[in-house]
Amino acid sequence: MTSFEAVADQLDHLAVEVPSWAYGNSGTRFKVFGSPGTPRTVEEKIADAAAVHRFTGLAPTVALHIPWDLVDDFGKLKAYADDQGVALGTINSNTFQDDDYKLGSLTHADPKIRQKAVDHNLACIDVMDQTGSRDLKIWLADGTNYPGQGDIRARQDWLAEGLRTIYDRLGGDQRMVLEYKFFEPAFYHTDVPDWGTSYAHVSALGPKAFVCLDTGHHAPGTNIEFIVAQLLRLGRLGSFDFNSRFYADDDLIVGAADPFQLFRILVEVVRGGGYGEGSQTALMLDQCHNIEKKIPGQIRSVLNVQEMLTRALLLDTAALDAARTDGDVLLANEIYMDAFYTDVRRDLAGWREQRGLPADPMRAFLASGYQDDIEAARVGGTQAGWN
Ligand code: AOS
Ligand code: ZN
Ligand code: ZN
Repeated sequence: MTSFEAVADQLDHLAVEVPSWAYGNSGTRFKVFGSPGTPRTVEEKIADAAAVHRFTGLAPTVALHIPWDLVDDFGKLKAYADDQGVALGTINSNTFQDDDYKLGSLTHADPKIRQKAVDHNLACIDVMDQTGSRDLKIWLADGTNYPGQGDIRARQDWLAEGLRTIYDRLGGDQRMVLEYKFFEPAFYHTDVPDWGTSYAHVSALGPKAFVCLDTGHHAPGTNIEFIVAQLLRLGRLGSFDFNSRFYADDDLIVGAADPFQLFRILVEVVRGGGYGEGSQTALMLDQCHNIEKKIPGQIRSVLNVQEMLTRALLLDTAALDAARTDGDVLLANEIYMDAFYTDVRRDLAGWREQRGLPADPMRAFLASGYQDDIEAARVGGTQAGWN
């Protein structure tokens, strides 16, 4: 098997973007839970994201959601983030919380509502110009609940038109990523339900449009690593929203529900050129911490990605190729499982120490007093929420 030393330097490329909304209060469809220390401002969310990066060295950028993270001066916010040691990352456009969007946004039957949704995305690109963000991420809550409710074909045409206007406004280095989801909040049909629909739209738009794959957005049993392999092969895997799920879009800590699935996905990411220099694939978290504390929840997640990526890099691809060529099914599977079962935690602790990071970022964070400080300091005001 490949040795840890042989892959150690490759680990330096790992960057996992964290979402601003992971630090705000979140909940279930039944209740949003408040918790001490929750940020009251966008700056406080960024400070918490920066803490994740300080202790892990893995999360140099933070994604914003507009309008949740709307501020008067994004140039100032960028400077604040720089001071904290992180950069502003993907801008997520939100067209799912305004009453006007009840029956759709970019796919609404009323052209005025569609225009409003297009304009919101254009405003998000204005934000990107100020924050220096590369990616606009579009996830639509659009869909219908009942057969006959909407013209599903016309809605695709409206979607294509809206996306075209938004795409044409992107600057030279900017990109669009279109996220798909098979259901929820709509229960009969969703306008971007799967990777194929997202791919059809982004490939019609041009080279700056990509698919975003959220690991929680598939039907149970879907072979997600196959989709990863296919999108990388097609050059259109723009980004991941990592999380894990037991049932639907559970938004749990990545690697918590099915570590082996995360391994299989990362093997295909490495295999397909989705990791390392020159890769077009951004790795992001999309999690809503509900019962656990937010910052340790994010720390656990980025460490899980690092650990599973390490195991994926350890895969002995030469031996695997030889076993495949020989048609040795059991040996090929054994080589694959050997990498998955390798415990890399001790090696990673040493790797961190060599880079001036705490060997155990979780324990170091808990001992740092940061959580106590924010719980004491952030009293009064309105806690930021997931919505
Ligand atoms: C929704 O299910 C999607 O995962 C989106 O990425 C969404 O924008 C994000 O979860 C914040 O609500
Ligand atoms: Zn997502
Ligand atoms: Zn989701």
